[in-house]
Amino acid sequence: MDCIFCKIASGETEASIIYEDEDILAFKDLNPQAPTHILIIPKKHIESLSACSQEDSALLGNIQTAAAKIAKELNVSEAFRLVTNNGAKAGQSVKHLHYHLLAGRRMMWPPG
Ligand code: DGP
Repeated sequence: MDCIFCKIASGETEASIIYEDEDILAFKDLNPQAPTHILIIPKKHIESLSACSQEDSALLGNIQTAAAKIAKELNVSEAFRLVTNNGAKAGQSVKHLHYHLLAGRRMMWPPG
C-alpha cells in the first residue's frame, strides 16, 4: 500500500514529530494553514473516520486526549481547532485518517 502517512508512521519518510505513543503519531503539517498546524494520526491504517468501527472507539478517544495534551504542550490550549476532513468532497487528500490541530490565528466559522 502506498500511503504517505503509513510511511511516516513506520519511519520510512521523515516528518517533524511532535508526539508519539504506541498507537498515535503527531507531526507538523508540510503545508501549514496556521502558525500551529499539527497532524494527528493513528499508526494503523484507517482510511477515514467513515471507515472506523466500534472497535476503534478507544483509539478515537485517545486521539482527542492526545490532541488536548499536544495543545497544552504547545501553549495553545486556550484556542485551537481539531478537525478531520472525511472524503474528497470534504477536502480529504490523504486517505489515512488524520486530525488537523490548528492554532495561533483567529479561526473562521463556518469553515469553507
Ligand atoms: P487533508 O487535505 O485533510 O487530507 O490533509 C492532508 C494534509 O497532509 C495536508 O494539510 C498536507 C499534509 N501532508 C501531505 N503530505 C505530507 C507529508 O509528506 N508530510 C507532512 N508532514 N504533511 C503532509
